[in-house]
Amino acid sequence: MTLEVGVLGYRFMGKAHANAMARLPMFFPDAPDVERAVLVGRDEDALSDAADRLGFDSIATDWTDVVDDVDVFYNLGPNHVHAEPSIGALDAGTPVFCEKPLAPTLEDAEAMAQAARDAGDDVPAGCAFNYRFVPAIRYAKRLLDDGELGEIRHVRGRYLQDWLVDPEAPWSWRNDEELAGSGALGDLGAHTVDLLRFLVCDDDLAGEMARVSGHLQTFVDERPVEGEDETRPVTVDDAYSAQVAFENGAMGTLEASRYATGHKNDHTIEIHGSEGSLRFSLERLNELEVLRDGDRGYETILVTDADDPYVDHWWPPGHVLGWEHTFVHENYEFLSAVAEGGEFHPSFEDGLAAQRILAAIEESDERGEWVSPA
Ligand code: SOE
Repeated sequence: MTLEVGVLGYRFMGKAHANAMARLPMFFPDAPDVERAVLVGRDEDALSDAADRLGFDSIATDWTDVVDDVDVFYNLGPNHVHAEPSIGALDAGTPVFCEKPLAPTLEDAEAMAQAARDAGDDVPAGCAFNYRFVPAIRYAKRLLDDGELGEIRHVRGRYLQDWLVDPEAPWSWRNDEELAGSGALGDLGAHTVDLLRFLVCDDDLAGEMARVSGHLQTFVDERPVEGEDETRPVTVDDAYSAQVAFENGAMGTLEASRYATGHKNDHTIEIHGSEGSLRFSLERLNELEVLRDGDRGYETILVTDADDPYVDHWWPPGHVLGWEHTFVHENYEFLSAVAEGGEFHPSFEDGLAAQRILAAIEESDERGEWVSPA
């Protein structure tokens, strides 16, 4: 059986997922056959060019012509186009894989999750939180689930970038509340919240994030529009931080910024339990630092052995993986779930759960007090 895939969006994420689909038959021979059938966008010339480069059979400028005809629909457009086409596809019974954050607003995320529920369990709806598919993160999850860290006390997650440090860096949709929903909070914080939910909330190690106290900040209020003699307002946060109280008594701190000078894509997770601690950094994604005995300090585990998650599909031990491999892994899992009618996580329900935390962080900043997610 060959799955015909329709993909909306052909820039950063379009390229990442098209690359992943192209790698599947080479490295994951048990993955379903996939045809990159149709690429969807608005600008016909740019679309044709991208379709040639990314290996698509055809193009379409209207998603409504596509969602019914394909076996799977990928929504990789900017946040403000996540809801309508995804809901349209699910209403047509077509499985959807949508980029993160699930939506710009909690309201949209709720409507998307409802559409996924209505479509039923055999129509997977996935939210593309790719960092769940880093082998070292899967390894960490195994340690946590085996109880090797004991009771979870502290959880720390920060995601630092610096592409907006320059006040002349051009305005983009990512700086606009209508188009993006929020700034560093939704773009980067969504990843951190999802990863921590996966690691310590999902199997009830720390319980859900029960209360949050958030702080959002915008450092530069307007930015130049590229190629034009005008500026546009920045209507989202450039950075956020939050304290989190988990149901089971653990404490958390979260942070993200696009103004962390010198940090390009620095996503770091730290977890301390009664029996041990672990540290992960996306900048060293083949490693996991684990401390099992308080007196001995951290040991660095290279997560590149054949029996480590996903590694046997790639290269011999020590031949490291990178960021793009996380997309191959999530595409493998999602498309396999579609072919087999199985369950896929992170789902739209997971995307909604993350969105509830993000909305609570924003609300807490506005109200100046702790907020419990809806
Ligand atoms: C840009 O800030 C960005 O590309 C995010 O949108 C991604 O989700 C993240 O993985 C890297 O940074």
